Amino acid sequence: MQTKLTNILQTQFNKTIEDCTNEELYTGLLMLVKNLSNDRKPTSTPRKLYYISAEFLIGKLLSNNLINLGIYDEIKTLLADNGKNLSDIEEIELEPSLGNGGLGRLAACFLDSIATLNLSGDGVGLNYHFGLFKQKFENHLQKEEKNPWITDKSWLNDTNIGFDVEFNGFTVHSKLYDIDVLGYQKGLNKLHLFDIDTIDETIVNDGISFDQKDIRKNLTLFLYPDDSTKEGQMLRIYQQYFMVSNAAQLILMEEKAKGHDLHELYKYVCIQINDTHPSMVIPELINRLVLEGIDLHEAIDIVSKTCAYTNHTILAEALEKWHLEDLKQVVPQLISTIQELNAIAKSRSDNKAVQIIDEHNLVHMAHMDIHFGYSINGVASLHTEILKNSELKAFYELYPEKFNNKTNGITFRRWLLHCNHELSQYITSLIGDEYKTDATKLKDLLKFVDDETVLNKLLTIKQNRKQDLCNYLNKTMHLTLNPNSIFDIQIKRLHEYKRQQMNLLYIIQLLQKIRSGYVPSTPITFIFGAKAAPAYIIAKDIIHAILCLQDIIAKDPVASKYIQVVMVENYNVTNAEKLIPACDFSEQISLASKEASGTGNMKFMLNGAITIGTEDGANVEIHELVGDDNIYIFGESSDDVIAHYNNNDYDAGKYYNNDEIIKNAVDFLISEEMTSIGQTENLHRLHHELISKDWFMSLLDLKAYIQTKDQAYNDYEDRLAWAKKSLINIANAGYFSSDRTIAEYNNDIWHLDK
Ligand code: CRA
Repeated sequence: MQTKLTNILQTQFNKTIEDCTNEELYTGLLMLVKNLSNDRKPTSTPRKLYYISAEFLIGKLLSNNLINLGIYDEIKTLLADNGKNLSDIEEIELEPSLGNGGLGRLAACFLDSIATLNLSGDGVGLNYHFGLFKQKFENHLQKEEKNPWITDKSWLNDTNIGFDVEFNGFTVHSKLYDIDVLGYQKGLNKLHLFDIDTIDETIVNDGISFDQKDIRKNLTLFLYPDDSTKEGQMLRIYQQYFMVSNAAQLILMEEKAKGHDLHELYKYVCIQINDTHPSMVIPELINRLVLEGIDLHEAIDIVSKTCAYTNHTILAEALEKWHLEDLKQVVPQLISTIQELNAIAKSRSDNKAVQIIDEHNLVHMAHMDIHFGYSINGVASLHTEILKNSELKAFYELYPEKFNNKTNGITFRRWLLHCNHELSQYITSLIGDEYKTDATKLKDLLKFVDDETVLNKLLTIKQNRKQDLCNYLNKTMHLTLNPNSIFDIQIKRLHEYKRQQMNLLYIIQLLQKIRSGYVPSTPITFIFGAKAAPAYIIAKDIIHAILCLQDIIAKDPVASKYIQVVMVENYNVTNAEKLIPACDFSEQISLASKEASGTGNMKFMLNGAITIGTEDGANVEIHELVGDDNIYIFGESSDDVIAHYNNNDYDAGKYYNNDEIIKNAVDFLISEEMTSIGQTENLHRLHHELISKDWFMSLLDLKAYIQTKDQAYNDYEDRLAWAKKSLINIANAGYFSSDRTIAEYNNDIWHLDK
C-alpha cells in the first residue's frame, strides 16, 4: 500500500506523505480507495436486487472503505510514521446528508451487508445537492441552512448513463452518479444517485427556501422539501417519479444488456420498495413493460412478482396518499394504470380498508404496494404483529402469506470496528476475530461475565470514549463536559412519539429536587441530538425548551455541579459515531407501539450502554436477549396504549392535576425563569399541548420513568455490577448485525443466489 499511496501523491502533488497537507492526503487516499475498488470483483448472483430508497444516510466513507478493504491499520500506521493522523484527515471529508433518520441509515447499513454477503444488489436514490438541512441554534431556536456536500473530493463517480424522464408537458434528462459500495473483505456493488444537470443551486438564498415551481432548477436540491404548501407536495411527487422512472429504466437497460427475457423479469430482478416513497415504481415499470410489447395484464403479473415492500412506521403521516388530481398533473401517463390496479384490487376485495383509490380520490401508496408486491415486511417483531393485527389487518386477512418480519440490524463495521476501535480490538483479544463476520460469536464474551479484569477494562474503555467525546465536543462546539459524570444520551429525530419532552420533564423534576436539597451521588450529563422537521412546530418548541433548560442549569451555581444538559448541534452520522461509544444510558422511551424498531438502540447496546426504554420496537427483542437485569423497562404496554387510542380515554389533564411532581415539572416550562430567556409563545404552546392534548402520552409514563431512572442511576454506583450488565449487552448484540437481517431478506424474499 505504501508504494501505491506514495506513487499517487507523487504524481498528483509531487510530494511525500510527510510533506502533504491533510487535504492532499485525503485526496490521495480517496484515489487509492477508488483504484482498489476498481480492482475488486463486482458481486454477481443469478438474481439482482434494486433497493430503491428516498434516503441513503451513508455517513463519511473514507475510514469505512479502508476497513472494508482490510487496509485501515496499515494506512493508519503508515500515516502515523510520517507524522500524520488519520482522524485529522477524515475531518476533511464532508458528510453527505442524504437521509433523515433510521430509515436512511438502515438503507446504508443494508448496502454494506449486501455487498459483504457477496450478493448482487444496488441502491437507487437521488443526489440531493443540499441534503436534508444543516441545523444551527440561534437564540435557543433551531435554524435550518443548506448543507452542501458535493465537491471534487466526494465519492461520486460520473457515469455516462442518463435517461429521459417525462413529466406532464416537459421532459428532463437525468444524469447518473455512482458511489462504490465495498463489502467487508469482499463484494462490490453500487449506490446509484440520479440527478439533472440543470439544477440551479443559486436559487436557494438564505436558509432553505427557494422557488418550488421551477422543477428543472430545484428537483434534486433538497431531501424532503417543505410540503406544507401545495407546490411543495407537488415537488415531492416530481422527485418520487423522477427516482422511480430512472430506476425502472436502469433495470430494463441492465436486463436487456444481459440478454434476459423481460417476460421473465421476476426471475432475474427483485425490487425492494423502501417505505412508500418509491411506490410509483409499480405503475411505471408496468407501463415500461407494456411499451416493450408485453400485454398489460401480464406486465402487472410480472411486476407483482418482482416488487416487495417494507413498512417502517404505523404513523399515518408517513403512509403517503396522493391526490389522484395531483398525480394527473405531474404524471398523467400513470393514471390509467393506477386506475386499472385499483379495479383489480376491488375485484379481490370490496373491503374499503384495502382500496387503492378511496372515496376522496386519494391514492394510498402502501395499499398499491401490498396488492401488487409479493412481500410486505415490518422491521421488528412487535411492529410486524401490530401491522398484522391492527394497522393492516384487512390486508393480512387477504394475503397472510405475504406478511413477514425482518428485524432491523446495523453494520458492525461502522458501529463497532470503526467507531470504537479500542473496544473491537479488546474483544478480538478475548474471543478472536470471527465475530467480525459472524456476529453471533460475540456470545463467547459471556465466559468473562465474572472476570474482574475484563470488567474493569470495559470500564476503562468506556471512560476513554467519554474523554474522546469531551474533547470532540470541546473542539467542534466549544462545549465543556464532565467526563466523570454519567452520560445519558437521547439522539434521534425530534418527534413527539419519541418523547424527548418526557426526558426533558425528568430533568426538570430533578433540577427541582436538587434545588430543594437533594444531592445525586454521581453527576449526570443529559445529552440530546435531534433535528426537527422544519414545519413541525411542536418539535421545534421542544428543542427550544431543551436549549433554554440547558442555559438555566448551566447558570445555576448549585445544580450545575450535579447536572448538565447538552444539545448537540446538527446531529448526524459523524457525531453519532462519537456519541454512541461514550454512552452509559441509552434513552429509548417512545410511546409503546409507535417506534417501529429503532436502530440507535442496537448501536448503543453494541457499545455497552444500558437501555432505559419502553416495550417498543426492537427494545422488546433487546429485552428478551439480555433479560430483566440488564435493561430498564418501564411504561404502559403497546396493547394498553392502543386501547387508549381506540377508547379515546387518555386524559393528560388528569395526570397533570393529580400529581404534584408532574404539575410542577410541566409548569416550569412557563415559569418566569424559562420565559425570561426563551420565547413566551413557544413555551406556552408546548405547555398547553402537554396538558390538553399530549397525543403521545408523555404524562402517562412520566412517573414510571422517573422511578426507573432513579433506580438505574443508583445501580450505576456499583461499577463492577454495571460493567457486567454492559458486557451482557455487548455479548448479545450479535443478533442485531445487519448481516443477519440481510441474510433473512435474502432467504425469505430476494433469493438472489438461487
Ligand atoms: N423513523 C422508524 O420510525 C425504524 C426506521 C428503520 C423509521 C424507526 O423505528 O427503526 O424507520 N420509520 O426501519 C420511518 O422513517 C417513514 O418511516 C424511522 O426511521
